[in-house]
Amino acid sequence: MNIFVLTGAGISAESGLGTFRDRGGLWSRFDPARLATPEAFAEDPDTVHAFYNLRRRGVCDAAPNAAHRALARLQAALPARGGRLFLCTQNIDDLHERAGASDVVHMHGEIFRARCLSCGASHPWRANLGVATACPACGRAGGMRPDVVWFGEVPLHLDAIDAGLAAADLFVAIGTSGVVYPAAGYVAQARRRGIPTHEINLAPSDTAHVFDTAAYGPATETVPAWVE
Ligand code: BV8
Repeated sequence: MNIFVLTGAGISAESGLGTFRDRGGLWSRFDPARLATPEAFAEDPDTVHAFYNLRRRGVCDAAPNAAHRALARLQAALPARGGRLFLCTQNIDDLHERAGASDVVHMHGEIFRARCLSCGASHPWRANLGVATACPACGRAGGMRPDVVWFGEVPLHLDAIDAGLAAADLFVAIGTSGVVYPAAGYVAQARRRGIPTHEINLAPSDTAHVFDTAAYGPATETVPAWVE
């Protein structure tokens, strides 16, 4: 069985990383229009870099939780049964990888990568890369930006995601509010293909009505229960 899993900020919530739209979430304290758009970066790069440096420190202090580990176990177990787990995440943290998952598709980019403003090359993030640092690829010191997808920018790996959805026998969304597109549209795409769809979340998402089945509760309980 090929399973397509889409994760969102909710799977990392119990690792201590804030979600975006829950009470007290990131976007209730920071205005995404002021921090997660190309225009915001062009206007005030230092503030945007400071926002991501703050979140980078949070990710370093966080640890994967039982939900991340359960998905890594499932990914390791499926090939022996002739199947595959396509793990697509909206998250920019590395907790799936630190739990043992591989080939994680970060459609909104990764907080530990930087992108050259001159040539677009992506590099592992190092401290103070945000300032006018020479790009290892093109050598120009035009500066770097976080290698993440902001609002209005095209998400990454869309072809691979479409192929993963086309090959899936089951679609599962975990810890996402179903607000941000194109990710929020994947469940409808799965339904149009006639495959079963399952939502695992703390509470019904904005797209809950599209799913065939659901399990609600903290991901550290609901995801291991679903995997086992
Ligand atoms: C694009 C990256 C074109 C950086 C982020 C009007 C209508 C429809 C769409 C649009 C519109 N106007 C504009 C758009 C497009 C826009 C969009 O969707 N806007 C929304 C807000 C309306 N989208 C874009 O701009 C995207 N680009 O469309 O390009 C295109 C498209 C396709 C092909 C060609 C061209 C780019 C979007 C990416 C933006 N970048 N972040 C960063 O992280 O700083 S968005 C941000 O939201 C994060 O990536 C986050 O992951 C993502 C989604 O949020 P969630 O992960 O779902 O998190 P949230 O807090 O919302 O929900 C958490 C859930 O977890 C909750 O449901 C909660 O109940 C649950 N939970 C909490 N605790 C737990 C839990 N569940 C289980 N256990 C728990 N313990």
